[in-house]
Amino acid sequence: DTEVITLGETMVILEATETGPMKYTNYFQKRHGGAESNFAIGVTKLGHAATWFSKVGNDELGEYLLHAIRGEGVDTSFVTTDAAAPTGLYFKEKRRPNQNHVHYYRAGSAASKLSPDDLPDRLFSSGNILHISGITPFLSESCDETVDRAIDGAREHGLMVSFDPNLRFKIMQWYGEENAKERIRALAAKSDLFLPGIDEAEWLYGTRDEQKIAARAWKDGVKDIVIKSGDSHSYYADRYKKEGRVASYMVDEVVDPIGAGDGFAAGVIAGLLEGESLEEAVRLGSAVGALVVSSPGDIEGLPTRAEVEAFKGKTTTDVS
Ligand code: KDG
Repeated sequence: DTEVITLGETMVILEATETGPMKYTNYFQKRHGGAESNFAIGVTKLGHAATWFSKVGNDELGEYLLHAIRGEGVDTSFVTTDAAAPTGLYFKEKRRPNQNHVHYYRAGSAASKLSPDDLPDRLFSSGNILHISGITPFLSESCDETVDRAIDGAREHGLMVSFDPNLRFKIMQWYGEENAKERIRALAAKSDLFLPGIDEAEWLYGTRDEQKIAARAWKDGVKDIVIKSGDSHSYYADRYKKEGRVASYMVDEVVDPIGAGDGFAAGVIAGLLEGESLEEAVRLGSAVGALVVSSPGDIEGLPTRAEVEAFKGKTTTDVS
């Protein structure tokens, strides 16, 4: 039986294997990435059962995504196919060493056609947690509605909801900034666990003061909140007003930070599934995130349980 359910768009990544502007780039490596499938793979590698729901094109790239994600052990059996729209793509340009730029080719993609009626009746018949991201509402109006329907379905089945805003300003323009802010805050208030980065929290709540952010979030109806300041620490504050900080793990080299937040979320959720305290779950998330930034690709650095335990054992952090 599945423990974690997530839904969202995954794209084929074409990652430049040489440095420079994309118009001069001749070679790309094929990978795959999507905040939610990255998360599902992270959870699976840590030893838990995850289901990813989405829509792919009826094309070779859609098949590639299914093979790859299923190959990581994620349940993809609910994923549907759109006969008329293609699988989305994104390019990772290495404009300068260690400086990646993302270019989306996803408008009108199969996943953007997801609608509430696509949600399978049995999607929530098992599972403990629904994980959603703030990417999906901005893919299209029907995706936006799908997110609400999924949260309602999860609630009806007694699942907990976790929400990572994953703000992607490139795809949010059609929504309007104030509406987008309101939407994300409303989704946060509907979830049990909210996982913004500090920049995202500042955009949403107008301050970088973690305690003020937590106070404003609670006023909205947010329950537990974890605010990530990747290179230094994570702050957590739960619904009982227990708060604290967990220092980040140091890494020798940041190879590719994309996907770190998804790994962080996977670690936190795995920890919570195992009955850990929020603090211990955040520590696991933080270790997973650190391992992701040390490898290329969105998912390639996601550790197994043994790898993350070895990393945590070798690396010490101070809790302030
Ligand atoms: O979280 C990493 C994601 O940015 C990446 O995998 C692609 O989902 C993606 C997006 O919409 O940017």
